[in-house]
Amino acid sequence: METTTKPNIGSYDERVKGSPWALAEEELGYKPGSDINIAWYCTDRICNMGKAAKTAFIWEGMGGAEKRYTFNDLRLASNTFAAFLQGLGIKREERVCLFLDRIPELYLGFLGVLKAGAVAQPLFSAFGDESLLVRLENAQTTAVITQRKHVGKVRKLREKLPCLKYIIVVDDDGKKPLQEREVAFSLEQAKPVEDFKCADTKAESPSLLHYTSGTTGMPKGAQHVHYSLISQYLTAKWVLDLHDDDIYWCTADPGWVTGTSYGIIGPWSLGVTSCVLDVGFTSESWYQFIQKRRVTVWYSAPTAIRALMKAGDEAVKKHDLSSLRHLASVGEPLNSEAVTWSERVFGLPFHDSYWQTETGSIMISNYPGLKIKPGSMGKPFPGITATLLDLQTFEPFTEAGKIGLIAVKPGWPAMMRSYWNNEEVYKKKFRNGWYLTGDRATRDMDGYYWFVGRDDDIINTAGHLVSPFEVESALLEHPAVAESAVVSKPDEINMEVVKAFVTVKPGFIGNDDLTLEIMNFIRKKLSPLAMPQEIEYTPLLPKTRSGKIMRRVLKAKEWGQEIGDTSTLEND
Ligand code: 6R9
Repeated sequence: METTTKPNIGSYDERVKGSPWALAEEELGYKPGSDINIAWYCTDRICNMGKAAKTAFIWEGMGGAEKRYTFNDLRLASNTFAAFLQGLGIKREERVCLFLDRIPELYLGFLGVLKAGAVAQPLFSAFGDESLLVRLENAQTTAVITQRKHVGKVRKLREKLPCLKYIIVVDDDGKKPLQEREVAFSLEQAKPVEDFKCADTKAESPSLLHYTSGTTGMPKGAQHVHYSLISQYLTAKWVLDLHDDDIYWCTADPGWVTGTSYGIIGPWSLGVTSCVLDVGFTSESWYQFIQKRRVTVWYSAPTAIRALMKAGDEAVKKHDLSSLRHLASVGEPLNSEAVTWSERVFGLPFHDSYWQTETGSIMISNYPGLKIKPGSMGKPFPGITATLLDLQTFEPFTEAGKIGLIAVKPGWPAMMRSYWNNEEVYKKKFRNGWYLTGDRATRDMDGYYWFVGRDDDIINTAGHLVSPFEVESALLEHPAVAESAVVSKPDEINMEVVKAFVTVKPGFIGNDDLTLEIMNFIRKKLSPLAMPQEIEYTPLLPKTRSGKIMRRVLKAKEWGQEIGDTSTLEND
């Protein structure tokens, strides 16, 4: 477990003095003003560098099923996908949704969409019809790429989505006839397209649309551009420390930004072998995967790490995990216990990294070679100017230990360029020339950042952001629900889970049967993560005099905190 690999970053203190983005452009052979297409960089360029025959992608599914792809296979598959999309008439910048489990077509199709010059919109396959509808409606999505298993959910919405021209089914077996506006496409049966003229996208051409939860209103689509590659390439190189001979495993689903920025773009733009496990989580299946694939670099999330800790040290000892060389984490605060635990059992600490859907790439992080303070998110990535702003005045300050809003100076390559169709909310993300993350932290004397909490009501459950507003809206659609308030509740493994306070309509009784029914209703409509883990029936919800439900009061109770100022409370 002793690591002898020289960190790519070299010295953090030296790197922060340099111009990292210019360096990344140079390494990638990109000249300002010339074409830049993420998918071309992840496939054709790597092949041109003499790595066509290198393994790019190892996929493992149920029962140990395996598929392997070289960089040339990636190039051909993405060409073939892109040619098919163009053949259908999908135009530049049209939104193409990937609504797939973590099957190879998700990864290859993603690259194909980008090569065709369209905008990739990955969505979790666990989404229910309501979650799907609002995102497809908002993005005015033209095509959805999906699989038999999920096509029913999209079909149900077709009439409500006038912009949706095609539903593309990647695993059609011809047994059931496809319906109107549905087409079958099989990568395995299609004739590989050797030469494809990749869309000549430029730095500011739209590439990706990732939906994320807001406090009020429906989810927002963070729109990214092809130039994001510059940040994603360099952060994958310096933070994840990817080297040519690494076997890299990013455990995130591409429905989440981590699964695209660092599950696809980071490793492949560096020509590194990446593997994917499309099997539900158990400590056994994960450890076995690391052992079997000889994983060297592992990028995961605190929820998973806490679940592994719970599974115990014995589970680790049963496997040979000596291939591991570098570990990193993202999505929620990484407790100091998790860092010391991983040092003890793997001989390696997890390196916490902090960023968001909107930032597109890692903002604050721990780096190989830089001292880790367990529990701290680390320091800003070279080229990122981060600060803390006063909670009231929004002015930057430098005092150690004072709580402020994490803010970043705009202008790094991977920053979102807008919220799709929502310029107004986008503008609200900036104050005094700073991008506001919506998170609070403190900084210590050495410039390390320490996460404090979110500055809003958003629930972070197992690393996924859930909007209370979205859950409340869905609850109201249930016939028994008169009113509801949704807050987070502490949870050992998921950090937070969703809890709903509900008042029922006359004629309904809040009992266990109703609870189960409502839980199922939300799971199907939104997703398993958005489903309340607990429903508490109450005759009255705390409200302000203007009638706004005070989630703050309910949340404080759940967390055993002081309730704070309740002077605006109507019914206390
Ligand atoms: C990549 C990603 C972003 C929000 C972010 C913050 C929380 C992410 C964290 C962290 C503490 C970390 N978050 N990393 N909190 N420590 N290392 O997570 O994107 O899904 O948009 O979530 O997640 O609250 O603002 P996204």
